[in-house]
Amino acid sequence: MSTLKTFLLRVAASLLFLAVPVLGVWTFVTAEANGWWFPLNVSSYGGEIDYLFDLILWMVAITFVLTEGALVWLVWRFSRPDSSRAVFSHGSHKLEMIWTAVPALLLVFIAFSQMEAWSKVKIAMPDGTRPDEPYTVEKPLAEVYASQFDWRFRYPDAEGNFEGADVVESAYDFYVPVNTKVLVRLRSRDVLHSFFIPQFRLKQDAVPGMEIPVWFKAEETGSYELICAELCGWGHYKMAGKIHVLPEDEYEAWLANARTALYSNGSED
Ligand SMILES: [Cu+2]
Repeated sequence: MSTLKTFLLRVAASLLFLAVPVLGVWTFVTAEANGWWFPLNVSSYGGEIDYLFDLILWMVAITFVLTEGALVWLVWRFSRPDSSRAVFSHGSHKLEMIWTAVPALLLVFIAFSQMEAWSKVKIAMPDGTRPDEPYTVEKPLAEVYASQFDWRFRYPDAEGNFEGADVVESAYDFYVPVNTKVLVRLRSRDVLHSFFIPQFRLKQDAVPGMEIPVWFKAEETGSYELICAELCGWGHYKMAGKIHVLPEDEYEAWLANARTALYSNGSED
């Protein structure tokens, strides 16, 4: 092959491999401007979750650029016509130690970095108690039932009881007050589901036979999507609801209205 042809082939091969990290990084750099990034966070702990996401993303990004850079350099360097023959190797103990130890250390670093956020979101309840202890101060606002393929929300009566005739039930639409720590009991009626509200950065599996406490504090009013994030059957795709974050007084009015409606025969007004 002519020297020029070989040279052009080497350039083409190296550029092809270079395109992968360039396109990869470009996608992330421009993601926010293109609307490909996260939906707006409206929950009190969402910022901490996003911080952890960014931390891990940076770790992955640096590793990605370094390894892709090495790959491009190797493609370029060893495609030279005068390159010596490849050496067959049975492995390097030292290298294996390094590529085992470095990811292990990074994982330990991630584990320690997420401890506080995890304990805040998943272990401690809003009143400081733990889910495996009976929570005394905070009463659950509602019970959330996931089932194939819908979401149901049950609000207790005025005394806080979930049994009896005065329990308000709502399907698909979940009403909660703004700027309030809301505690719910999550249950599944059949198979595994997952209670996922992207704008709250909240995702929790609903496990059959378990009652799982979940809490959040929405800081902005509005309607947000609630979706099932666990493939739960043929109708999984349509297992979506809405969470409506209302000002405190509007929430109270909605609940009072729903309670009155329980006893309405539809003939009034
Ligand atoms: Cu589901």
